[in-house]
Amino acid sequence: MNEVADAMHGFAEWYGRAPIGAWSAPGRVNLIGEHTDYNDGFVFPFAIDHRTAVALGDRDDRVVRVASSFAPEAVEIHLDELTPDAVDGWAAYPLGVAWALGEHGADLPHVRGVDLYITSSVPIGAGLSSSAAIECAVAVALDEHWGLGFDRPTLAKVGQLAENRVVGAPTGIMDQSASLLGEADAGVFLDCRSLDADVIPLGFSADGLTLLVIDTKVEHAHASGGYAARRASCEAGAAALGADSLRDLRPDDLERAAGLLDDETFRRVRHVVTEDQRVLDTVRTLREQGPGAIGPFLDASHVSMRDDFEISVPELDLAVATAQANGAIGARMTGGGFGGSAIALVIDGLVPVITREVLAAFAEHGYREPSIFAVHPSQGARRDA
Ligand code: GAF
Repeated sequence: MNEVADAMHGFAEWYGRAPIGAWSAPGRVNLIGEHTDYNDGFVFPFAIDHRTAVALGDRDDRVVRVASSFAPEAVEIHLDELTPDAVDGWAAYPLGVAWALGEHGADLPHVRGVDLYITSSVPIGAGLSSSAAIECAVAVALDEHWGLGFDRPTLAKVGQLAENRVVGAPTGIMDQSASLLGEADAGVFLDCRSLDADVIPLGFSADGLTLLVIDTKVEHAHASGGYAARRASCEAGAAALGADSLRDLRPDDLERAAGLLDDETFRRVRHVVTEDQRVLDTVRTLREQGPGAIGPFLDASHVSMRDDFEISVPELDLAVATAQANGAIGARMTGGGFGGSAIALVIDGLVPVITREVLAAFAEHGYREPSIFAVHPSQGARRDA
C-alpha cells in the first residue's frame, strides 16, 4: 500500500483541492521490554514498514477538520473549543494531538486551522501501535505546518499526552518514541526514565533472519480494564517496596519483595523487574553476538507475560509455542497484551513451514485465522511530500 499517495488522493477527493503536504509515521513492533515503559524502565522496539499518512491543507479560519479512509464521517472542531472532553472516537487521536501541542507550549490561539486526511496500513487493534502512528504522523505534520520546532522526544510526549488525556488510555512513552525515533534496520533502545535513546542496528536480514508478526485477530483496547489494572499493580508494588518506580529494583531485590507483597502483586513486580533485565541482556547479546543469539530472552519474556503478568491469551500462547516448536529462534507476544500480535524471529528458510504450522494449529483449535506477515525495521516519522 502506498499510504502517502492514498492520503493525498483521498484529501483531494474529500476536500476538492490538493493538499500542501503529506507526512507519515510507522507502527511498531516491540522486540522486548513489555509494560516496563510506565515503570521508568527499558524498552527495545522498532518502527515497522506499515505506516499512517496524513495529507494536510491550510484554512483561513480556526477550524481543524479531519477525515480518513477508515471512518465514513469527517469531524471538525474550532480551535477555541478544543478540550480533552470535546472529542471522542477515532478523531480523539488526531485532534488530541492538536490539543496536546498547546499543552506543551504551542501558541494555539494564534494558529490557523487545517484540513487533514488520514490513511493507514497499520492494522488496527493488532498490537502494532496504530494509535501512535496516527498521533505521530499528525504531530510531525502540525509541528512543521505551524512552525513549532519541537524536537522528537517532545513530540513523543505530545502523542502520549493525547492518548492519556483525550483518548483515555493510561499508556507509556514507548510507542510514540519508536514511531518518531525509529530508523531502517535498527531498534530504539530507550531508557524511559531519562528518555535517552540509542538506535542500534538489528541486522536481521544480513544474518538471514525474518521477523514474523502473527496477528491473532483477537482485538485489544488499552482504554479498558486490564492494562490500567496492571499499571495500578505496578504502582502499588513499588509503593509497598518503598521505591519511586519498579525501575529502581533489581532481580536481587525480588526475594525481599516476595515477603512483603501479596502473591499477585509480587508476580506483577517480578515480571517488570526481570523484563528490564531481559532488555539489557538482549541489547548486550545483540551487540556482542548478533540477532541469532537473542532468542532465549524473547522466549523467557513470553513466559513471564503469560504466567506472572497474565496478559497473554490462548491464541498468543499457541502462536508462540507453535513457532518455537518449528524452529523459531525466539518468540513472544508483543505490545500491551490481551490480544493483538505475537512475533517470531525466524531463519529465512523456515518462514514457509512456521507460517503453515501456525495456520494449521489455529485451524485445529477452531481459532480465527491469524494474519502472518514479515515486517522490516523502518524509518520513523517523516515528511513525504
Ligand atoms: C502499549 C502501550 F501503549 C505502551 O506504552 C506499552 O506500555 C505497551 O503497551 C506494553 O509494553 O503498547
